[in-house]
Amino acid sequence: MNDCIFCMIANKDIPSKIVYEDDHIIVFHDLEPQAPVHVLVIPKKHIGSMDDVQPEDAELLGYLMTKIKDIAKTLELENGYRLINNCGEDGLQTVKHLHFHLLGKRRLTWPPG
Ligand code: DGP
Repeated sequence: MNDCIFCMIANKDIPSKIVYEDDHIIVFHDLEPQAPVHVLVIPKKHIGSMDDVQPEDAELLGYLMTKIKDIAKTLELENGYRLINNCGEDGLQTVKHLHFHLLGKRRLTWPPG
């Protein structure tokens, strides 16, 4: 998508601090970190939100989930972490490209606000 900021990051049209990348996903530091470690894990394919996920995305998103533990290990989140998806207006999704927040390196609170 031409006007999608995360597609631009995936295409290297705008800079980001990339932690991990392969043919299917890219992981980069969040611009507004909410924890000492706060990265965004996104599929390179443009999918607007969890609400837009289609059956044909199952393999891609299954693959993404299998990579989380490896990314957490790279980021030394040995004491645990949180994986979050914000979807839609009530979910406070601001960027309309599916992404998962991976946060760690502090004791997180529950429930979230
Ligand atoms: P969400 O509310 O779940 O849609 O979170 C979007 C996140 O994306 C938010 O924590 C800030 C981050 N963000 C927005 N624009 C940029 C950007 O241009 N670069 C980076 N690295 N992060 C961004």
